[in-house]
Amino acid sequence: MTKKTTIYFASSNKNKLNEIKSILRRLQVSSCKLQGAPEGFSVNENGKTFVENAYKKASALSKKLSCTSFADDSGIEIKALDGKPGIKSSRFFRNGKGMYEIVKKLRTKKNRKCCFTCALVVTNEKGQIIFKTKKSWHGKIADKPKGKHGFGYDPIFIIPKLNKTSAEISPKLKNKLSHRAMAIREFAKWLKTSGKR
Ligand code: ITT
Repeated sequence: MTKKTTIYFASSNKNKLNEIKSILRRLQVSSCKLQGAPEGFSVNENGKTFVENAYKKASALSKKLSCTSFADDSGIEIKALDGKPGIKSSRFFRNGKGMYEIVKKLRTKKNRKCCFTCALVVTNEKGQIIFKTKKSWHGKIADKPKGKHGFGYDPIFIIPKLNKTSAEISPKLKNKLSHRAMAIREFAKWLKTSGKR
């Protein structure tokens, strides 16, 4: 029996970890074990970009546990709001209030374009970057929140081809289409070729 490589996920967001586990299962990356960060792990996300923040989270956990870690920093960028809330998406969300604020602000705007972006960084036990990727999923802001699946801004993110929000589609379909799915596919390719799998 081969020993599974453990890779730690530097996040306190359980929804993300569940999405990532299910995407990796579908991609048949089964011999690497994903472990959540220890209770209370937190990092000051004061970077200027998604990649910088993902690096801060992954490297802090790598150094703390002397292990390979990865982190995702993600958010929604809205064209009519000059890319906001962007890297501040988590702070801006405030239990859904932020989502209603966005819908209200966009009432008078013609341009409803937006994208979810996910940066993923893997660091070695010294906290050095050994892999990184960044992917975006393009869509439009809905006129009101719709759907019960997913988390965060999913109820206001319209997938143009389906004319449904990412909260109206099944988690299985979201995990094929999303920014996180795209980034994890790259991560899986890297795992398969780096010997970590
Ligand atoms: P960690 O930093 O601990 O990983 P977090 O939730 O604070 O957890 P981020 O800093 O990356 O994570 O913030 C991402 C926020 O962007 C997240 O809280 C959601 O509000 C939003 N978001 C990211 N991916 C999303 C998705 O797939 N669906 C809906 N909202 C998403």
